[in-house]
Amino acid sequence: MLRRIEIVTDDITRLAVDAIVNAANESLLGGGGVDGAIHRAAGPKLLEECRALGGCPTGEARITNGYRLPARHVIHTVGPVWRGGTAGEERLLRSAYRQSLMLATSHRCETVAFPAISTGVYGYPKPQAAQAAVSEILAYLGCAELPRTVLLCAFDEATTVLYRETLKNTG
Ligand code: AR6
Repeated sequence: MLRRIEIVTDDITRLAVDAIVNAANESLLGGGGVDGAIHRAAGPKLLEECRALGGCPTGEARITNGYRLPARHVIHTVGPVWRGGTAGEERLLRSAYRQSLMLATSHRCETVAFPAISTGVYGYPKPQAAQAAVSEILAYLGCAELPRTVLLCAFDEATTVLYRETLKNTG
């Protein structure tokens, strides 16, 4: 079967794809981590467009231009803050992936790259987050033609290995 999920170890701001996903917060006005890196690389026009969106609830997603990024679009999504696992975190994380993919489809994106949403400042345990991400993406790709390829962008080697193992053991 054609492999539609690929793993890359990179800084997501360097990827020349149709859309990169940003792990944002509900304000959509920037922050640290991957959010800060994306805003720095895209330039001030990204913040201007985000300001006009008026925020984004947890589990939802919004799309903007990529401005100075090599990526054409940025899909901003808000993952859950980890509160121990019994506050609907998995449902919200899956929703963040699914809604991002739906935007990618409606904007005809062939390739979209995801960072490990919620696994930094928001404290979601990486193995559980990888499991939810892979299973939600596979379910979505099972009934959508676009995006053709989803890149899981790992920022470090440990996350790359984790994604590899998770992909091997899922589906
Ligand atoms: N490219 C790819 N992955 C990255 C990069 C990068 N340039 N930088 C960090 N990561 P985080 P969250 C990985 O904290 O947990 C922000 O302040 C990082 O190793 O960026 O969803 C927002 O404004 C980690 O695995 O996002 C929110 O307030 C993953 O990206 C809050 O943080 C996510 O870490 C969101 O927290």
